[in-house]
Amino acid sequence: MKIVLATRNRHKVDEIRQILKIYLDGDLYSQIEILDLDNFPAVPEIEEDGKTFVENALKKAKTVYEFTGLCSIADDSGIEVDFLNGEPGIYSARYAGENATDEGNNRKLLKLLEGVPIEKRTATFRCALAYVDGNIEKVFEGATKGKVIFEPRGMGGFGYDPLFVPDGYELTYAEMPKDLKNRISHRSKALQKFAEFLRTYLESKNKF
Ligand code: ITT
Repeated sequence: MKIVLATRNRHKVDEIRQILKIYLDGDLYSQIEILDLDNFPAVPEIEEDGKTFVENALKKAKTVYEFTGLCSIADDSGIEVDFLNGEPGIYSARYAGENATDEGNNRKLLKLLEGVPIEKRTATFRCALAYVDGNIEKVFEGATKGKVIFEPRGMGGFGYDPLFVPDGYELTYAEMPKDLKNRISHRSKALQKFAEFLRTYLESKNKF
C-alpha cells in the first residue's frame, strides 16, 4: 500500500515517518510505502482557506489524492495561545506574514506576550491528520497542552518548538530528544489514532 504525505514541510515529513515507525509494528510498517510530495513535484500549491485545522487537513489530503490517485495523509497543525484568544492557531505557519520564517513567528509571539506572567502563558498544540482514499475520508486529532516560555531554548525541531514546554516536562520541544517529542506531541497523538485505524483497515483487507 502506497501512502503519500501531503505536506511540503520537510520537518513534518520526517516526524510523521518516525512516529509511524513507533506505532506500526514492523510487519505492518513493511506493508506500506510512504511517499511524499518530492515524488510528485507537479502537485500544485494548495490554498489553506479553511476555518479549522480539520477543514485544511481534509482539503490538502483530498487535493493530493485527486492528483496522485494514491491514499494521502495531510497534517494541519499549529499552536493556540490562551492569552491571545487562540492565536495564531490555523495561521501559525504565516503568523509574521506571508513569507514568515520560524524565527519571525517566534519573535512576533514573544512580543505579543511581553509582560505576561508564566501562569498566563498557557497554550495548546493541535494537529488534525486527514486520511483520504477513493472510499474513505477520516480525520484524527491530537492536542498537547503546555506553556510558552520567555525566550527560545533548544536547537531541535522546528516552528514554535523552542518556545513550548509541554505540561509535566521542563524541556522545550526543541531541547528534548527527538524520540521524546515524537512520543508526546500533538502529531504523535493524532498519528497513534491513525495507526490504529490503518491496522484494522489493513487486517480487514488481508482477510480477502
Ligand atoms: P503544509 O501545509 O505543507 O503541511 P505548513 O508548515 O504550511 O506545511 P501548516 O499550515 O499546518 O503547515 O502550519 C503548521 C505550522 O504550525 C508550522 O509551520 C509551525 O509554525 C507550527 N507547528 C505545527 N506543528 C509544530 C510542531 O510540532 N512544532 C513546532 N511548530 C509546529
